[in-house]
Amino acid sequence: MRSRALDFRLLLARRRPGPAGPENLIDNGTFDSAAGWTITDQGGGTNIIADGKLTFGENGTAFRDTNSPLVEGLFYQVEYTVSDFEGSAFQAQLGGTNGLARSANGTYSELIRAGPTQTFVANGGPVLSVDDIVVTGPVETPLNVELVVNGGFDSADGWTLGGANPANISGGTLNAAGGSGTKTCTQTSSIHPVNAGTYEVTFTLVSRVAGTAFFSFAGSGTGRPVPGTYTEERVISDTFTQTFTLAATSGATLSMDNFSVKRIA
Ligand SMILES: [Ca+2]
Ligand SMILES: [Ca+2]
Repeated sequence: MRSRALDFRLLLARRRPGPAGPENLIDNGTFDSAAGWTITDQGGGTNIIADGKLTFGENGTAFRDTNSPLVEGLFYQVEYTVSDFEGSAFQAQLGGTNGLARSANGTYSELIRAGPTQTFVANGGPVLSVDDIVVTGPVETPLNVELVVNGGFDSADGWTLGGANPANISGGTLNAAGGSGTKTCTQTSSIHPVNAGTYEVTFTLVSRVAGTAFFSFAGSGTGRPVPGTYTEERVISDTFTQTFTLAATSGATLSMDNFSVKRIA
């Protein structure tokens, strides 16, 4: 039996924010034993926790409650490793929201927006194994921090240009030079722009001969045909993106600059 002093210290340790790394919300995600997991199957009894992993010999689930309450609507980082894969798929579910289906061995990481339940469900079968389930979060974006890297287009660093006739980055701006096809300039965020916060997106249309400029972040922004600096607020919902895109319409000849995304609330 633990002492009350130890219980109190454990309580403090759980509540104390700090640099000690994010807490795994899933106890025994390493399957050292079957403790805490409830397993379902089709009656064959071949879904088992053994040899330090969860193995699905048939379709079924293993589930447990998280050890701290999930906040509905916020995003959590979900990681796990699939091994022994022979067929079908594995899919994590957190708080009632399904993650992506995985049909190969590998270590996976994804963001899942928690729904109203407090349960993690390992949904898989047959035949594959799962191990090292780690759920951390909620993933927060800091306030008033610039999320776009090199949004001033001092160089092409960090940007991927797309389209049949892509734009170019030169002279400190992003330049569309005509030709068919939407011109995209995309960056994958190193800071996950997630949670239920509000984001402010700004860019400048420096000059324009034809076409319109727009951004894509949590959906497409308004097309802008007149030079100026434009700001829109976006709220991330169920569908979210970890990319920032500045773009021009097919046939556009224009220049853009100063692309910025910040969480403001
Ligand atoms: Ca293990
Ligand atoms: Ca610039």
